[in-house]
Amino acid sequence: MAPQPTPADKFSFGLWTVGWRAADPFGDATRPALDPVETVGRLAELGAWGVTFHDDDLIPFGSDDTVRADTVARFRAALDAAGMVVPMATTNLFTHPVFKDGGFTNNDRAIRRYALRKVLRNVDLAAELGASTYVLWGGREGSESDAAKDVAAALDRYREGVDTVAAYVKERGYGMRLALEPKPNEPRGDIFLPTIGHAIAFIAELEHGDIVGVNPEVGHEQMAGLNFVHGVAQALWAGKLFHIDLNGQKGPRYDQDMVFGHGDLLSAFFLVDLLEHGGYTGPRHFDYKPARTEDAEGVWASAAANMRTYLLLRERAQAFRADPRVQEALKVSGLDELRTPTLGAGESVADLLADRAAFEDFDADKAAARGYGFVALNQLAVEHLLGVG
Ligand code: GLT
Ligand code: MN
Ligand code: MN
Repeated sequence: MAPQPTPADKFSFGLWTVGWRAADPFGDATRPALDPVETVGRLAELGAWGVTFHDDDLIPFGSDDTVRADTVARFRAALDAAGMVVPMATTNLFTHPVFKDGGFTNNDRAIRRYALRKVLRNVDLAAELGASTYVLWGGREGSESDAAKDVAAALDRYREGVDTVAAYVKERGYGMRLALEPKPNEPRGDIFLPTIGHAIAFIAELEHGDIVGVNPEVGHEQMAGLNFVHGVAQALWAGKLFHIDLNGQKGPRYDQDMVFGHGDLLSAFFLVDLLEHGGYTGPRHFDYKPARTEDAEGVWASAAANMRTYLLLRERAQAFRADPRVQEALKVSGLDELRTPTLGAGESVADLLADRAAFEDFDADKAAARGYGFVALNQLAVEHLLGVG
C-alpha cells in the first residue's frame, strides 16, 4: 500500500520550487509561470501542509502598495481555502543586479541598508502570515576572488545584519526564529558560511544567537563533499536544527536540487531515520527543482515524488529500527556502549590516573582484536532500504 502524505507529515514546498520555469545558464525557460494561488491548491491536493516563499516569489519586485495588498489578500484566501499554512518565509537578496556583490556583506553600504530594509519588510509579512521560521540564504554573500573582500569586515557586517533582524523580531514579539542556510558556492565563487559547521560557529558570535539556527540543505553539504547526516546530527546536537531543505544531489558538482532521494539514496535513508528518531519536529521542507525536461504534469508528479520517497524511507527506517536482528547488530557494534560516559559518575582525572585497569593493565592487543560488525549492520540497512527486511 503506497503511503499517502497528510498535513500531519508537515511537508512544505517553496513557491520557487514547483514554480521554477527552468531557465538555466545555457537555455531559456521551458515552462510558463505558475500562479501562487494554483500552487497552493495543487500542493494541498497532493497532501502537503505548507508553502514557503521569498518576498519576490509572491509580490513581483518593485510592485506598488496596491498590488502588494491585493496579492497578499488573494494568497491568504487561497491558503485559507486549501487549509495550508506558511511555516517559513525568506528574502530574495540575489536576483536583482543590485545584489551582485551581496546584501548584508555588499561592499556598498547603501546597498547593505537597502538589503536590511527589504528583509525587515518581508519579516513583517511573514509574521502576518503566521510563519515561525525566517530563512536567510546568503547566496550572493561571498566573492570570486580573495582580493575582493575583507572577510573579517564582511563577517562583522553579516553579524550586524543578522543581529539587527533578530533584535527586530524580538522587539516586535513575532516569536519567530531565524535559520541560516549554508552553501559552499554558486552563485558566488565562494559563499560566506559555506557549511553547517561554519554557520554554527558564526551563530556563537551573535548577540541574539538564541533565536538563530540553521536550515541545512542536502545538496549544499554534498556539494562540499560532506556527510549530510553527520552535519544534521551535529546541528540537532547543538539545538540548532530549526528547519531543513530536502532534495537530491549527485556528489560535488553544480547545485542539482533533484527530487529527495534521487541523489544519494542510502544517505537519504539514514537522514530520514535521524529526523524521525532524533527529535526533529519541524517542517519537512522540499527545496528542489523539477527537472527542465518536465512539463506541467511532470512538475506535480515530481512534487508528489518528494513526499512519497520520504514516506517510503520513513517506513523502511521504522522497520529497520524494529527488526530484532538490527537491535542485536547494534549491540554487537557497540552503539549502546557509546552512550555510556567515558568517566564514571563522580570520577575525577586523578581517579582515572589511578585506575591501573584503564592503562597499565589494559591489554591493547586483546582490545584491538574486537570486530565491530559495522558492515553487517550497514547491510541490514541496505536490505531494509531494498524492502527485504
Ligand atoms: C534558492 C536557493 C535555495 C534557498 C532558497 C532560499 S533560494 O533557490 O537555491 O537553496 O533555500 O533563499
Ligand atoms: Mn540547492
Ligand atoms: Mn535551499
